[in-house]
Amino acid sequence: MSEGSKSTPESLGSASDVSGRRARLSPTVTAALVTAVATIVAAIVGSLLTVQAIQETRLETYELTVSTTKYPFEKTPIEVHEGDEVEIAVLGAHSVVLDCGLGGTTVMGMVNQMYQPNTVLPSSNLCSIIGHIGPEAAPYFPVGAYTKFVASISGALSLGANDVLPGRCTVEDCFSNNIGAILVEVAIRRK
Ligand SMILES: [Ca+2]
Repeated sequence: MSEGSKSTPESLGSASDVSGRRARLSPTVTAALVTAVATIVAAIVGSLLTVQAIQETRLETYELTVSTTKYPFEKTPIEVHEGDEVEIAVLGAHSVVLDCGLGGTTVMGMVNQMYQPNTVLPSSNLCSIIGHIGPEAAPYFPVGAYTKFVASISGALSLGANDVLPGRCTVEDCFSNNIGAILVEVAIRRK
């Protein structure tokens, strides 16, 4: 017991010396550790923020066919929200013939026949592909073969041909003489 009680203070003294040596090294070691930990924490926080930012933008993609023979335009099943980034690309229109009275054309329309006052969107090429979001009275926008924009309105996306409006057409229905449906891909990015 007495030997044990002697050895205890010695071992405590020894431990104290060791911790004393550690204490003398600590300013440099501590500074290095703090820097390393801070760097690691910053990296982890940065990674988490990046992951969060990626997760906050949701991407939806659709592939669908769109009629060129209907007015009002057929609604797609795509519900756009105001602020969404909308990307529309025509993937296929090989069998499509858009007839606006000046010969057949395709999704880009008759480039030299803009500002036709009797079409759905007079500022866009005659017989080109155009679209609108929400009610029929909402503003139309040009699409052609490709477009990308941020939606300023919420609602269903509709697409169709910039043909001559009913009632201003010399035939019964200017839309019904178009041929074929276009294949489009729509990407919606929502935050
Ligand atoms: Ca037509």
